[in-house]
Amino acid sequence: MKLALTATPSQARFAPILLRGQMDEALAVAAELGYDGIELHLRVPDDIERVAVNRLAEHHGLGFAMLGTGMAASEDRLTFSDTDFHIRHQAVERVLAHIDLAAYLGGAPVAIGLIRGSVGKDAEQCAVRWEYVQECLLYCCRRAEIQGVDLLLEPINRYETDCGNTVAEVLYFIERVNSPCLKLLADTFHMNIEEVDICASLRLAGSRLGHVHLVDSNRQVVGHGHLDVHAVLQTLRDMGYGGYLSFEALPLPDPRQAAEDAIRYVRALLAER
Ligand code: LER
Ligand code: MN
Repeated sequence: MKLALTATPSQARFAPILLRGQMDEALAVAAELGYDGIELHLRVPDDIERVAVNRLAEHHGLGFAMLGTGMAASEDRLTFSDTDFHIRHQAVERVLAHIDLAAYLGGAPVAIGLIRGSVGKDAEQCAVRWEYVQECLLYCCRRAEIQGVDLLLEPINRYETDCGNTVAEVLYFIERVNSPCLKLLADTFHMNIEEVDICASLRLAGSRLGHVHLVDSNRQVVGHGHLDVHAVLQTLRDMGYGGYLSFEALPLPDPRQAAEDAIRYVRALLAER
């Protein structure tokens, strides 16, 4: 399994991301600490200078683990479930632009998390808004299939969305959309809130599991809370998961320390037999 540091050059009010600021500094820190890749969270694709960033990552021997799109929702209020067609259209256009960037960066997967938005409690409205989400997603899947990029649907806890909280719900939706590029992103912070048994849910995702946000119960880096990280890693190993584990976590006690603690803790557990 490969390890990724999370980073953003974009201005965001709140985001559980370890490094903020210049991309050259983030890439240098990731390489220095021995990470395999970097997970990029961008408000808009042009928040990075793609040619320079791609070259620098290559220079450091780092891969792009994933592109996060949640800032389109949190900063710009663009979501797939909005009742306004123009907003949904802009949300799709934003994701399509991220897919094109991901293809340029060597085929990193693109996350579909908070950009789904929420569907509300009214039964009729709720069904309509799920249809909107599905329609937007289908557009994005067609572009992703052409570009050779995977899309990652992330179950997110009930305090942030009502549009797919559990692994089972999101797997059901993945089956309905039925695109070979659609995978599941398992985030252990959300799973700790929503799942009955985190390891059983990972096994349920099986070969549909495309990416992991390995985060502790308090959203700090693993080793700082009460998640059974050993059991999670053992389950992933048993499943033959060979993808990235990304530390999408709060930068506590400070970004550098969190980045160091996370990689040391997980590398030690992975070295155990
Ligand atoms: C995105 O990956 C995520 O986990 C959201 O909860 C961000 O707030
Ligand atoms: Mn996440």
